[in-house]
Amino acid sequence: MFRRHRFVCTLLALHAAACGAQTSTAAPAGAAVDAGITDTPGASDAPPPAEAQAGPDLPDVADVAGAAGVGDASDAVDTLAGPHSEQQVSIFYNQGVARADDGWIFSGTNGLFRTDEAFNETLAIVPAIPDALATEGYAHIGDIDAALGVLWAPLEQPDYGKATQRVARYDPKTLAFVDSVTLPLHHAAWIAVDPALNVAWMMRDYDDDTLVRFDIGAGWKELAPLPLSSALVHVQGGDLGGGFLWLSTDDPGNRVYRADLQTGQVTLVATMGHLVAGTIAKQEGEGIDVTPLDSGQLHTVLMDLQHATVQLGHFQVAGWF
Ligand SMILES: [Ca+2]
Repeated sequence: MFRRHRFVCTLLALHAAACGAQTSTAAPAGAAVDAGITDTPGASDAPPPAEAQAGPDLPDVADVAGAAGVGDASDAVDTLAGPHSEQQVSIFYNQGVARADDGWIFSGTNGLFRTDEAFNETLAIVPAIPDALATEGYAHIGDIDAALGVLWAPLEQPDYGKATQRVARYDPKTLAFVDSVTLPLHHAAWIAVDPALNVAWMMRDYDDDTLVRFDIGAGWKELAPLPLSSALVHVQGGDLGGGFLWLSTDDPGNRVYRADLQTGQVTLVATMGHLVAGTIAKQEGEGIDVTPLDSGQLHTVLMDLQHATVQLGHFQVAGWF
């Protein structure tokens, strides 16, 4: 979403890579980028982040869901589970995240970044939106996904009434743009691709009570939508895992939800926290990745404007799969 785009540009105006002001930067010498992409969440022996700080253990999911239910703006979040640990990463990694075999891929407002397991940057592409699409107004990359050897990136232009947004394909190793497709969406905040079915899951709106899905192999033919049991607001990220779609939000509780892909039943499972932020109401929940690692199974991006950092939160939810 564009809500804080201008704020971030101002914040970062003096930085070399701010909001598309610079051209691509290459990987540093010796920083080989040759990892494949994890098509489906699988076991990994990746070590926990070196700078991760331990947090409280999570209660059982049943306790969490039972305590809070699916909430609206008025629901208290102090009974919800928070991240087991957090990793501070670059302020530029402020929109979304996907897992690579040897590390991570992050999206910024108009940038794509690869890091190793220790979150050392190995490749940065800024701007990442091609000039031709930028000319059409596309100025925002949402929560990315990596599947089928492709990095999928939702691209947004701010005239939501046009009901036209895009999904772009990038090479997950080089982060080079491949192509894009237009879709009949008001918003394109996130994308989750099911590699087994070659189906992309998205939402038509930022606040919505329905999932939409597209058959990628059939020219992005729109399939039957899946109504959710509850409307969600400010949905910023989505990823598949364990037969569920996990959704991260910038709702008033920075909440994380789990949607059953058969029934559409929504369960509130956690909060990214950071709900007090000084002069602004709270920090901003962003994208999500679902990959079982030693650090956790859910990994969420939260932009901390107050401290000009991004926190990658790790949730230990193995029992939920
Ligand atoms: Ca993602």
